[in-house]
Amino acid sequence: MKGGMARKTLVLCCLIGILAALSGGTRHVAGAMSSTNEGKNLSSHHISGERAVAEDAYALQTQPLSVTIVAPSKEIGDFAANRGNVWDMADRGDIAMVHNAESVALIRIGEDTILRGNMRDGPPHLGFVVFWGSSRELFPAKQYHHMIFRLKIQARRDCWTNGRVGYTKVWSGYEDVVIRASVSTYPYVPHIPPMSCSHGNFCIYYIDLARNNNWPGWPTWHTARSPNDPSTWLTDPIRGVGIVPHEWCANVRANPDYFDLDFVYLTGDIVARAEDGYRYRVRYDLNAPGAQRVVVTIRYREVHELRPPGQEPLCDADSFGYFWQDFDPPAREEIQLVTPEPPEPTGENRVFLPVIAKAISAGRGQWSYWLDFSDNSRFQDGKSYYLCFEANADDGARRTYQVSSAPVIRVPRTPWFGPD
Ligand SMILES: [Ca+2]
Ligand SMILES: [Ca+2]
Repeated sequence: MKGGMARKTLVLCCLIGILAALSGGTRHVAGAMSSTNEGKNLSSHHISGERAVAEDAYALQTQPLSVTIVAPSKEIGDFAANRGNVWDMADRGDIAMVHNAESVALIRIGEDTILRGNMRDGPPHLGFVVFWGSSRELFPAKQYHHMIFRLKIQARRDCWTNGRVGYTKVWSGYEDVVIRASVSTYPYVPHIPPMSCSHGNFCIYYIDLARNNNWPGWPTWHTARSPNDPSTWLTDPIRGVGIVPHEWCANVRANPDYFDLDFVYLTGDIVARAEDGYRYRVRYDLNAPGAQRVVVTIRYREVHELRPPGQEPLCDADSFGYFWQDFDPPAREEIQLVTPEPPEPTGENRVFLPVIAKAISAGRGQWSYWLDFSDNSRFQDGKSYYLCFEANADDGARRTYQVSSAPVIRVPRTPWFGPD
């Protein structure tokens, strides 16, 4: 079997050489012409059959390349974006319910739209802004667990206030029923480290809801006794999701004047986190029929708010050089697709066959590259970075471009959690 295979590939190699000689050839084929066993085992019967194979192989090299970006992608991207309406506070459809608010309004600031809310004075001290709720559907919490939002709290400088993230296990037309069925995180304190977000400034909040240990010593969820308990985000039936933007200022017994909320994302693994050194591992598949070598270059483009799939920035041969930024150093990888097939003993000729690289299993991506978003002069917390891939086979003879259907979002350390 193995010997037969070797013979077959050897014959194929020689025929590619002959074919190349007839047609002018390429460098790929020229490499295969160094065989010293030309003519061996050839019969007319073999020639017609093997020529068809050789022509197929040659035809592969004119087929288009393609890149499939596995991560970041819409498959693991943002929940609201994937349903077609990002929670960017651009329309009232972003809000499902507001509890205990004196007023809420959508306000335009420059290019952007925010939700400005003024909560009622306590007690009960808590206001809840819910973005999604359903009595029929369960929230796909396993898939979407990175909570990211951009929020400003307008309050006295000495105001000591907290926020929370919450979900509800019941959805109803009666607000009180929803609130009674809600589970919140422990309160987080924005204005002390690691967030150090003073009142009156916009800050990025980030919490991984699937973990109960976002900060040492305190579990993420109020219902847990210790950070070692599993996160109930992953096990409870979730019928509504929201945030408590702030509580009232416990120390001065006053309410913050108002809060401004810019956007809320609930995503899968598309985040470059501070705790990981702001590194993100992109994963992709490459289909490069007949190519020996493919050079993949990844560039980025920053946008303020992420977009629904299909509305990504344009990524093509024209825009690649103008609208997309190189990483520093450039994110570029040379992929050698040539493999000796089958593995040969030393002394024999290497035989190059067309290689089509495909994913080993769905969702994993055969190829990967670590992108570095740690440079604070280039990258900012809360910004969305779309990626444009250029794959370039055989020294530019074939090229393809592909944009990621979801961005990488840079996120800071999780907020400090404290006792209730
Ligand atoms: Ca929206
Ligand atoms: Ca916004």
